[in-house]
Amino acid sequence: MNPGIIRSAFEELFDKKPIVVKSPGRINLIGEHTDYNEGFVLPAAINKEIVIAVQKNDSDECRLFSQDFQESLTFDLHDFERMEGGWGNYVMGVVAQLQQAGYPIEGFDLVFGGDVPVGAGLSSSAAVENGVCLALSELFGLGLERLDMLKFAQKAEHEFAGVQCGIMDQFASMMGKDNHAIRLDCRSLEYSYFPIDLGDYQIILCDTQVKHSLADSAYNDRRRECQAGVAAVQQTNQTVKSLRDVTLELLEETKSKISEVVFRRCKFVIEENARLLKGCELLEKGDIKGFGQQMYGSHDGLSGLYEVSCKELDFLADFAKSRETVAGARMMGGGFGGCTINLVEKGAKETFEKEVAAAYEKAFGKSLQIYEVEVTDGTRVVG
Ligand code: GAF
Repeated sequence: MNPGIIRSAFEELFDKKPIVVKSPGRINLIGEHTDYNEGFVLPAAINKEIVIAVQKNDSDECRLFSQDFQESLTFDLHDFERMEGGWGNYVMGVVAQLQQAGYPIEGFDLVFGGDVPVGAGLSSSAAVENGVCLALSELFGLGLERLDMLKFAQKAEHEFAGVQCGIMDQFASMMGKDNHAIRLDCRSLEYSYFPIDLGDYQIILCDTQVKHSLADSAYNDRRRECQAGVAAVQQTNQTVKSLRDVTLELLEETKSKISEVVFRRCKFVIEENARLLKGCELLEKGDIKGFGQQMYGSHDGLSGLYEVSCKELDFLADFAKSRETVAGARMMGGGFGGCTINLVEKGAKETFEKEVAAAYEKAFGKSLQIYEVEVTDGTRVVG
């Protein structure tokens, strides 16, 4: 995303020079719905980014403009509350967090826009929240640490967007590194950069262009179901703090105390953590096909046990599986729409893209968006 477009829009609208920040969306290679269960994830920041231009305005007002929606919004720093939906929540949510933490925020003007598709499971909201946080830290000289900023961004999502998300999206967007995935332990927040070396394969995202409306509430339900599983295990085993500590054996022993649904949710999370650990070993050995099998396993679990897939995503995962030239594929992110991530042989990518788009159009009567993404650095000041 070229920051010049947002910078020019800002200068035209407010007639002054802004500070400009870029903030990326993310992919996740494997480890889905594990973050809020204190498990592991393997995400990476990508070159689909939000650009934010910001400057002080010597008032108590914040004047915002979304370049993509061509909408403006003004709020008073001393009198604002979350709205029923809408992009303003991502900015107000961050301002509220900074104010609660005691940081002196004054009035500012802000323009933002980008090429992270909304609702595609690429974390456009985390990109905006992180970007706003860094932009305000720069503007008001707050000197915030990256870890603090991404935690403020996550809380903004909880309290203003109303999604009880884990830490993965904000972490990946803020801490991303060129050509590396981040292997993150969501319990300790210890992480290491993992070179993305896919040999003959490349990452291709297939965007279903659907986002089912129950996505946010179903996400919060999954969190509660996992917590119910942990609470049941804790009745006999107090050392257990989260699903991270639960083995399949322990879960089996608890089966009579939980519903069948809770059992399936917990089983998925335990297995998904194991798939991630195994997947990292395979990637380290350069075994891309082996890693791809873990991805297919992840998709099956997300669809069957965790029930966060949908017919469009299942169709795309099945299509990928039917192609020799695809090492692995799975739905990515929270689910109920959005993208699949596919590891496709470089030499076969044109054929794959053509065939999958045609098959999708035939099956659902709508077009598929395909993105070839590169792995980039995290949220940063660009001018
Ligand atoms: C969404 C959430 F925001 C993440 O925290 C994570 O739980 C993901 O769904 C599923 O892995 O993107």
